[in-house]
Amino acid sequence: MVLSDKSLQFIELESAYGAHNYHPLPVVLSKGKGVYVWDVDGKQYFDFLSAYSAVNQGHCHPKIVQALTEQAQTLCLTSRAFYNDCLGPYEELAHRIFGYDKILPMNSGAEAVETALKLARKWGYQKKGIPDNKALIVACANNFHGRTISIVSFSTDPEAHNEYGPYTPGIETVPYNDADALKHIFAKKADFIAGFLVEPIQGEAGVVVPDDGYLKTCYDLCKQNHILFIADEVQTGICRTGKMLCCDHEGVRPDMVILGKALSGGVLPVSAVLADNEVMLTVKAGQHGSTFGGFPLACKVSMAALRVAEEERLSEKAERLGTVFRDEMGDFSSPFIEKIRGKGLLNAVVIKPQNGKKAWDVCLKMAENGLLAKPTHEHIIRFAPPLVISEDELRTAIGIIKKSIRALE
Ligand code: IF1
Repeated sequence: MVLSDKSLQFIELESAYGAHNYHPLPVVLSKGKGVYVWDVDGKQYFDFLSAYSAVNQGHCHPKIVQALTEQAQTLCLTSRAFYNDCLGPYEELAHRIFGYDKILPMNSGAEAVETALKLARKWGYQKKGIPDNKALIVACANNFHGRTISIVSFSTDPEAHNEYGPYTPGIETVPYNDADALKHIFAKKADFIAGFLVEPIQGEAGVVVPDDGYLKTCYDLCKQNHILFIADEVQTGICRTGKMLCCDHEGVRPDMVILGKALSGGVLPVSAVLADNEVMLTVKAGQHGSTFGGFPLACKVSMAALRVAEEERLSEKAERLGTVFRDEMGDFSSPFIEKIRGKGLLNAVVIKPQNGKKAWDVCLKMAENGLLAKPTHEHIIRFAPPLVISEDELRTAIGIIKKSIRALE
């Protein structure tokens, strides 16, 4: 990929003055609208990453941007030292949409995961009677829940975990998509286990969709053992998999739901934990918080983002167009394609390297042809466009994916 001087200039600035904690595709973006982004040279691309499913409503959605700009000129931040006229209406909307008694607003997804872990432990001591300081949380191998020290303490990915010790104790992992493993650890330690934390689909692991019924079986095991079922829907939530929440596919109502990313339509960092009073009220005034958590700007942006998701029926779109994507790609035979998997518009293609070319090269070729996606774990390309994509746009984009793979054969 030949880079313009303009692109190189921005890349060099990041290299000189920014931490090297990412390895981006060599594309320098400067504009986004709907399903499209443009680089500094004006080249247009389909965005098939959607900032890891944060931009479900499309880049710079006019209704979300309007909410942002209006509130930004009115009242941005009050802190929770005082009430304001945005938080309550936001909390009521979340209650109506998701059906939980309460919401605890935070900022990043990792913060919301940490908040859920704290709530689970509080509930474990106050409601389950777990001996103090002995609460356990069970998570899944190959998880991704964020980058804090407590969260990477239970990551099984060496890249995310190594050299960050000493690690936070009290969180154990079981294999994903293996309800028997969960049953086994519950049989041994249920009296000390406060919660089971699970991604309904493991995004970072490569869009790993568990067997039908896995979530429901785990939920039932949690109920039988008085253990909280905690769903991390940061990436799978807000219509991405064809339902408002991925757990909806199995009729599972988690005891806690963790949201982030598209909760704000990708405009501001907005995250949250949803729970009923029995869990939520274990945390009393002054026992948890955040300067920006639930701030007026975030409330208005998130209300607009949720309304767009409902008004534009993004779940139904994701469900219908996800089938189109998997059918079209499933009919495309190439030595590069090992497997297609996903749900709704969260999909992945497992690439089998050919003649020295691998997933990264496919992504470079797709970028050349006007579509952005990025590999995860070397051989898996995640395809997750904004849910506002039309069927025609999707079919055009699929044509680019096929053309790019053919060009490397
Ligand atoms: C990075 C991954 C995706 C998440 C789930 C919590 C969080 C995430 C299921 C934390 C965040 C982001 C983080 C970003 C890249 C991206 C990612 F590759 F890292 F794993 F999407 F798969 N739960 N995922 O997916 O939310 O604190 O980031 O707001 O760290 O590189 P956050």
